[in-house]
Amino acid sequence: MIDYYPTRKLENEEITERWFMPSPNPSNEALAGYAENGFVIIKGFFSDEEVAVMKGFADHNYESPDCYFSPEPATGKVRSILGFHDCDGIKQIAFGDKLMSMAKDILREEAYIHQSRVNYKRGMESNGWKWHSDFETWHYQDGMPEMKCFSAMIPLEENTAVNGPLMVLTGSHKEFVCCPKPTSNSSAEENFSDQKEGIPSGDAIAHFMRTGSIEVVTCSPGDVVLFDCNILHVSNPNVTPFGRMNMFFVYNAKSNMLKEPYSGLAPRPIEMGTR
Ligand code: 6CS
Ligand code: FE
Repeated sequence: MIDYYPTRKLENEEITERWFMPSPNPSNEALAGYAENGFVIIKGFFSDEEVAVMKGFADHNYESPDCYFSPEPATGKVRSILGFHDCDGIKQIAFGDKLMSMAKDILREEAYIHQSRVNYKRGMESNGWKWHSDFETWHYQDGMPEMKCFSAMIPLEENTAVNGPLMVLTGSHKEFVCCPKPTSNSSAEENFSDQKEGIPSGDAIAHFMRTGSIEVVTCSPGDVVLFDCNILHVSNPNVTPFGRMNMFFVYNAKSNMLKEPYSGLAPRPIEMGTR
């Protein structure tokens, strides 16, 4: 099997070509700027009822998780829950017309849900995530072949400039940062909550900052943020007392279903990548 994105295999980092770029439907005005920047914020996308269903689900699963969860390394508290897109109430939103038609307009083909998760990022105690491209992880650890995939991020609490919001590097989705061989021995599960592998260097970030910029994605309940699977993004620890809880549904093209992980290691738990 030829690996067109041989990340974590070479000694040194390389910035390589992106082989496939979806061309979103130009008649969908809500997606203006998506192809160029790699992300878009759509205000007022969800109704209050839809937000209430998702927030209720997320709150309940923080207190007593019914789903697979990944713990906060320092405290052992719930950091993320995963693999709940088939749950009642949630599936109607995740597979509903509103999001599925966005998926169709971005990917220009039928999609399925590769991953669902909530990142809680509670006040005062939650760590951040280092710079990464989600595709880099999904390719290496899950065996996702191509970049025919994007995330819908759904804020369930206010994402302000200061409570550890998502930050994206505009235009960075147009090339691929092939990360160097890992020196850590952390498991895929450990790496999920406290990322040690697949992190681009400062030189790579500077490369993209020559033409792009770091945008702080502030957003509110009701909004949706759509971002390309390969855009570089990061988030800081939440140093405020206010939570920053977001739900995610990741849409992958049906033609791009997972193969064996390119890492050569066993696949991650099914909740992290539908197969
Ligand atoms: O490992 C993963 O699948 C996830 N990790 C990060 C840091 N971002 C997105 C993705 O869900
Ligand atoms: Fe990510």
